[in-house]
Amino acid sequence: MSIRIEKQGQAMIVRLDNPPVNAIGHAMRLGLRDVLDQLDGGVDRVVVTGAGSAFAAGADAREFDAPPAEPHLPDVIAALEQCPVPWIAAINGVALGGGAEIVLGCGYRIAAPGAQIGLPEVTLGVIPGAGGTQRLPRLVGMKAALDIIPQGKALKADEALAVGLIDQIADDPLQAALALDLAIVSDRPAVSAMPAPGRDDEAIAAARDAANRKMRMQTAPQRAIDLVALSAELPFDDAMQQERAAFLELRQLDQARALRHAFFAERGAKAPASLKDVAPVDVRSAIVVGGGTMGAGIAYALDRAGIAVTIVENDQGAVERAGVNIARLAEAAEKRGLMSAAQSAEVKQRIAVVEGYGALPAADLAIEAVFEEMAVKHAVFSALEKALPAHAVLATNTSYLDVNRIAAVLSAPSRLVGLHFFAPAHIMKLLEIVEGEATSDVALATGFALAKRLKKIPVLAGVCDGFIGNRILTRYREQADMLLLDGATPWEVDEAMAAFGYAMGPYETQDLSGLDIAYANRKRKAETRDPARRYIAIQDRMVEQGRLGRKTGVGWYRYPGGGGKVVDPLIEDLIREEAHFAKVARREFSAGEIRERLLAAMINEAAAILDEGIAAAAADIDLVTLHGYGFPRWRGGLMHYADTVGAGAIHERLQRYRKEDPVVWRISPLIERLAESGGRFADVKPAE
Ligand code: 3H9
Repeated sequence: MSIRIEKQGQAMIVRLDNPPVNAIGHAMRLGLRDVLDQLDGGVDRVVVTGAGSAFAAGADAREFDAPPAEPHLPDVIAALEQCPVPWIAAINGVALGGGAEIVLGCGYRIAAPGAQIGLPEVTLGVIPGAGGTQRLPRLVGMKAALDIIPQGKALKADEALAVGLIDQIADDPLQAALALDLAIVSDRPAVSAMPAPGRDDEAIAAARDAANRKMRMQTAPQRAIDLVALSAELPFDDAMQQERAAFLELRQLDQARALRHAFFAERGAKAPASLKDVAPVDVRSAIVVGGGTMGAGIAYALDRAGIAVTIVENDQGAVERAGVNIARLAEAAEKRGLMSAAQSAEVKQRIAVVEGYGALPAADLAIEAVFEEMAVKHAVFSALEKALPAHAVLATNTSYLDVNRIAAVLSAPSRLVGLHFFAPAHIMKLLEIVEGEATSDVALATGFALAKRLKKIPVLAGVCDGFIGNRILTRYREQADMLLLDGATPWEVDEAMAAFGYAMGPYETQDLSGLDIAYANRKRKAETRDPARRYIAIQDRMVEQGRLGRKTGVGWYRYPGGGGKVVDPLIEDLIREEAHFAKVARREFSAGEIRERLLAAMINEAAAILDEGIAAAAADIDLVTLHGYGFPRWRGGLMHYADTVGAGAIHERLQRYRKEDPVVWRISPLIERLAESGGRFADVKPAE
């Protein structure tokens, strides 16, 4: 039934009980309706609370693809609100979405100090659909409601009390509800019967502005604002009908489907089932080799997770630089109010930086984050193997090098696993866990366990040049450069991708991260480059002219005075010159064509990655593109998007492009198969 009922004196306790987080599905709605039907004169109050640690995580989003089934949640809540026996919410933990809407239907609301109450529906592409948009503004006013609903915010108990969303905080909300003097409840109107809030045009404008900035191009936040504004205009029941219609419409739109997909893909990012019985190494202390930006970020993240960290550097100068990098991270956290001055000082003190491998502690894990050169990596791992106990897992943070070749230097290559962090490593959620030919199950399981401790999203990747994310990125960048040579400008490309939903296009992104690393990579690979593939030297010339991006004040754009970007005509001249050398007749590209080509190049590569088994599932590629490369979340990730376009349509595009250049546009066999069968990337089973 998803609920448990217990009588205590004249009180009836209703426990929402659908582990792990009491999502409100059909069975729970039926259970609540039965309680309402069966209430008799012997009950003086109903106390609703959650079993386990949550109150309720909201409507069960797994039901959103099916037709709605009665009883509907808004009707159940209306019934409990109108019930002659008062309902009291004892909010023991998170009360989100429909959970918060049940709370709003109750006559009195008591929360535990650690509880949270919020309406995160817009993050799933919908709006609160069980009265949230109408009851909340009546209870807390339009401004406070607009601070919460369109941003999908949750309030801590003390914040909820401050705005009047709850009535009381109690260590034991259930006991407080049982002891409540019912005269307090019987004297107050139901929330739906409270006077309509006053219209607040300033708050509406501010909410629209915030939604445009933070949730650009998304439908749900703007619809949520419309509905909250409506609470000042329409009678409650009329506005509720509009809310219901909007909820049902939004939940089946592509944006909501994509956001649901992203939500469940994130929850599904776990160690593969084959590692179920494998015990990871219990990582209490770790070594990070290299204290540059990446190494320091990794060390800092490990420290925040309670792991004792020692950074190893080569010489005294590098030791000092690593110390400065750590101090910078701790001070930034202090400035942002994430830690106190004392805590920041402790971090600086705690993370040891040492010179050489002579006196390393007996760590359980080492992560290498040094220069991307095989000889350098080999020297590091030989030293680590000698210095650390045999149980220690050894990890490389390489982005492009062959993990199998790195491991070959070890006498026990099974100890080595790839842990590919993304910069800044203490912030970015993605962690590619790279399984080499020899990688042991224990090393792999340790990578997944570490990701969990660091609150990162782990994605398993096989060995290849660039793994999942950078391999796709390479094709994205290559295609963008081809567009430049063939007629587009960097700003046209950037605008086209921003209009697709990226926070910024490829060139602005390159300016931000610096052009020098990709340059070094291209030089490293020069000898093995495929001569049949077009090579575009625009970026090489830029780097050679010192145009490295923001850090030099000039890259694809100019940044006068370190400020915002300005279009630079010199870049267009450079592109024209390269096109002239390459004997290319330039032509115009529409934003639509730019987008189609860039996306087709990425999808084609991603399909190859899936087909080769480098990624185990399309959803893994979605997670990589969402959390490492800024793919718009409301499009669900690259492969989810590809499925909305359809393999057939993508295949047709690729066939057209292939006529221009059969090498660059070599079509992935998986796309050919799916186009033929009408299948979806999402259903592709892992390669054997
Ligand atoms: C809504 O309420 C609409 C209404 O307004 C209108 C209705 C008419 N549905 O995150 P975790 C699963 S829209 C289905 O790992 P945590 C999750 O998939 C809803 N399943 O735990 C996972 O499953 P598994 C608005 C859900 O402790 C397991 O629970 N609500 C739902 O890190 C544990 O989840 C939201 O947007 C759900 N709603 O975090 C809240 N929620 O074990 C969404 C969770 O198979 N949920 N699951 O992998 C959350 O934000 C977090 O899950 C929460 C717990 C903070 C609750």
